[in-house]
Amino acid sequence: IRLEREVFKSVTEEQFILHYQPIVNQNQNRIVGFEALLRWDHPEFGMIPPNEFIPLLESTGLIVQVGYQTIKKACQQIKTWEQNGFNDIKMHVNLSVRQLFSEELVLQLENILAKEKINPKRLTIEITESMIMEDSDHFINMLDEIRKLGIEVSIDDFGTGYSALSYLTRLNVDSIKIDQSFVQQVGCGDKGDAVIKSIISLARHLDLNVIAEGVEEERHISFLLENECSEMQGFYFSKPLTEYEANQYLFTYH
Ligand code: G
Ligand code: G
Ligand code: NA
Repeated sequence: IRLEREVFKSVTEEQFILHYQPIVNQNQNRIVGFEALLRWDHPEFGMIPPNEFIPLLESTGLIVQVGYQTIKKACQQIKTWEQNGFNDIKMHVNLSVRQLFSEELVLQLENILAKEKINPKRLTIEITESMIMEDSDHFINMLDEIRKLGIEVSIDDFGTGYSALSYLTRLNVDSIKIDQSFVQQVGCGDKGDAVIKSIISLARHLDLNVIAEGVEEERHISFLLENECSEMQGFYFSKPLTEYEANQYLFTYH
């Protein structure tokens, strides 16, 4: 209840910051990008995780404004990295349903790209499978508009949306992210292994890039490499990092 009152203030005072989790290509031994993860840096309560405040931002409609600030910050970071010579680093930004259904989103994106003058290919929008079920026609149009700007689109938490795979024939996206629940089942049984192999193969047949999430152990990596999935993200490589730590990570591993 306290948080509800605080959340309005937090937007005007820009108390939101971004952490960045590395995404690596384990085959080529390099960093391909980062996923931007929103944090509420509250002056009194400290760092509040997204699961606690994103629903609040959604129900109050503030997510549209915070989303704009988030994308802008992410693009400014891309530009800073570019200026430091890291000009092949991608940035993934999460979008929520309410943003996808906001009239302003495409304009916001256009505006940010024009202002920051970054290569739109550097930016990837992550959406979850469950959003697609809300209103697929609107959704398909929206994603096409976004992709026309040159921005890439990725399906997050792939395999957990209980949705029919038929949407894959109508939706134009660039990549999928295998949900961490599948990765964590690797080696725990033939069925789990078969499912993740099938997801990788499905992506390949659809000509989509695949990123495995939640990679924590050596055995996850060897399984993924054997099955030709080389892009990975997870605690094995790094937890989400502050801006400072992400810079250190880049200078160390790039
Ligand atoms: O890092 P982690 O606990 O922080 O993230 C929890 C969830 O919050 C993830 O499922 C992630 O997709 C979501 N999330 C993180 N940042 C953002 C954001 O900027 N916008 C939206 N809509 N969701 C986000
Ligand atoms: O839903 P999304 O994929 O955006 O969620 C990212 C969330 O997953 C964040 O909360 C992040 O902190 C968490 N995360 C990232 N890597 C790992 C991992 O290797 N293991 C676990 N359990 N969680 C992870
Ligand atoms: Na995500």
